[in-house]
Amino acid sequence: MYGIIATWRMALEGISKADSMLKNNESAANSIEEAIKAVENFEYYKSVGYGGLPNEEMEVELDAAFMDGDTLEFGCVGGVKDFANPVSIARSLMHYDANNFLVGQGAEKYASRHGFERKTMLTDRAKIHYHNRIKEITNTELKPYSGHDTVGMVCLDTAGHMTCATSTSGLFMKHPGRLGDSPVCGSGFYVDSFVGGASATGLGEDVMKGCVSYEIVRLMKEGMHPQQACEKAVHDFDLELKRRRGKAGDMSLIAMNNKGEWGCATNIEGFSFVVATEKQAPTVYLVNHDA
Ligand code: SD4
Repeated sequence: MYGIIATWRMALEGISKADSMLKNNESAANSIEEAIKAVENFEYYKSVGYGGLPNEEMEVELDAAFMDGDTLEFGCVGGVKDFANPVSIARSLMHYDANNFLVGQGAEKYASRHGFERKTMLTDRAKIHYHNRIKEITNTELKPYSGHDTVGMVCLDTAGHMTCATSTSGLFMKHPGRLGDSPVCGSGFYVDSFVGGASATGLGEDVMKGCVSYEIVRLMKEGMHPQQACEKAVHDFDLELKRRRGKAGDMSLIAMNNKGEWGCATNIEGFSFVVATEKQAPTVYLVNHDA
């Protein structure tokens, strides 16, 4: 059995690529990296990689992560500027015993030293989004943060290995240096090949409060189906947030177990995700809060 699941419709092309690779017994690590890179490289997906959404100083700061479900090793980068594929930098950081999570200039120095491709990630289109948003902010009450998505994926290969990876420009108009959940192990992603994996998109500040990806894997470990685990983790934590602060969270989670069964839960309207398995060609789903 093989399978791959990803947040948002933007992952479709990448998932289709990974699907062909997995079908040919390629590893979960190589397949997921290619799938995420496809999203990072596509200019018009405006919250990941090239063409990503800028921060309040009109700089594109990118976060990414990679985790191996066999060894539980992870590599992460945060606030990286002007490198083409943050997910590949994250993957390469995975195999060290320490220094697995690098941010800002430290991450950029590491990436230069290891020959990762440099690229100006701020596009003309992103500059237009930035200037439009500045106008909207001055004209209305609109929150500068709205409009942000992360690509997060969980992958199972035919040999039973599992991986998980994320990539994002984080919140639009974030403060320089702000990190969300996407590069944080247990919050934006988690995978254990003996169980399964999960990944999040939404407001990182909410997701991190509940370490929601880890919680889903924990529930699957207790025997829950990925769908049940996603619903329980998202809805219970959402209730918890409402109880404590009177306001719902913003989070959407996807999960897959090591049998290729999958699930998703969201507390927003209009969350799309993509799934491909040995039994199912790449398919886009759209779900709402109550689904
Ligand atoms: C973050 N979770 O940086 C990311 C952004 C995101 O849908 O996924 N938005 O907080």
